[in-house]
Amino acid sequence: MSQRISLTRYLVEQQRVDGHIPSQLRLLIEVVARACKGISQAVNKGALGGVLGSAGSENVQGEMQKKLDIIANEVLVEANEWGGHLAGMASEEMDGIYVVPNRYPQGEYLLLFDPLDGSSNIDVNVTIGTIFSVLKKPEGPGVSEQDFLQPGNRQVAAGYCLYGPQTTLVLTVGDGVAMFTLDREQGSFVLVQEHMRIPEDTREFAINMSNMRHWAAPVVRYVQECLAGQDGPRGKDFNMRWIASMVADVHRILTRGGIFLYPWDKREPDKPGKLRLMYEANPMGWLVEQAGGAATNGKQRILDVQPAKLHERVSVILGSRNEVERVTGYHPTV
Ligand code: P6P
Repeated sequence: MSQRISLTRYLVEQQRVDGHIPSQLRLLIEVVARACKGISQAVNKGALGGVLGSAGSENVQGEMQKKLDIIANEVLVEANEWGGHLAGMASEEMDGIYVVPNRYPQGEYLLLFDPLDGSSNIDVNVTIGTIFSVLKKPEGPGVSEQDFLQPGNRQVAAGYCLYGPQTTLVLTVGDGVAMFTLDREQGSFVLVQEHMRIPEDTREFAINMSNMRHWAAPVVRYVQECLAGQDGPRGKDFNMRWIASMVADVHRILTRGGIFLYPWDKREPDKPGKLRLMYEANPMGWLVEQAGGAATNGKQRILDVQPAKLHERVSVILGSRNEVERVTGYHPTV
C-alpha cells in the first residue's frame, strides 16, 4: 500500500515545498478540518444524540433551523475564534459577522461557512455537509461586514466536508482539488485523491424538476433538450440526479462529472436564486474551476460576481465545462 499522506502532511508540503500557503492559512484549514470531525461525530449520533429535528428558530434566510445547524455553527465558531488566524467569521446561521473577541489575538483571514448544508436531509439520514470559504482581510484596523464583500476570485482556500457513508474533506488552496477520507481509527484525514478532474462532457444533470414551470426560457430549453435524449437535438440520452444537498450533488460532479443547476425562477423574481453566493456558490465554484469545470450564474462567472450583501443569493450553473457553457450560451448576453 502506498504511503498514507495525512491532511497535515499535505498542507505542510503545500506550505513548505510549493509555497502555496502561509503557515497561518495552514493552521486555519487544520482547525476547520478538526471542527468538521466534531460535526461528523454529532451527525453520526443522530437520534441517539438527541440532535435531530427542529431547533424551533429561524435563520436570517427565514428558514427553520435544525438542531444540528446550530450545533455545527457553534462547533465551527468555538474551534476557530481563539487560534489567532482569524479576524472574523460569517455563517448562513448568523445574521451578521462574528468578530473575534478582543480576548483572543486577531488574525488576517476571514472564514465564511454554511455549517450544515442540506439540512432538509438531516432527519432522513441523507448525506449533508459543511461548506467553507477563506478570504484575506483587507488591510486596516478592525473588521467590518464590508471586508467580507469580496468576489469569489479572491478566495485563498475553499472546501467542504461531506457527512455520508464516509466523512470526506475536499479542498483547494489554488493548486487543484484534493480529497481526504477520515480514518476514524487514527482520527485523521488521509489523502485519497489529488488533482481531481471533472470530465468536460456529461450525460447527467441535477436540477429540482418540480420547479420547471417557474424557470426562465434558457433553462427550460436546456432541460427539455436533455429529456429529448438521443432522438432530440443532443443526440444522446441523459440521466438525472437531485439529492437536495448541494454539497452531495457537487461531490458527485467532482467525482464523475455532471451539471448542477439551481436557476432563478419567477416565484420570487427579485431573488437571483436560492443558493448563497458567499458560502455556497463561491467555494463550490472555485473547487469546480480548479477541477477543470465551470461555474456561472447564467450570465457571468460566479467568481467574478461582486457581492453587495453578506447573505446575497445567486443563480448557479456549475459542473462539466462544455455543458455549463452551453446553458450559459442559451442566456441572452447582457
Ligand atoms: P430544494 C439545501 O437546503 C440547499 O440549500 C442546497 O444544499 C440544495 O441544493 C438546495 O437547497 C435544495 O433546494 O428547493 O430542491 O429543496
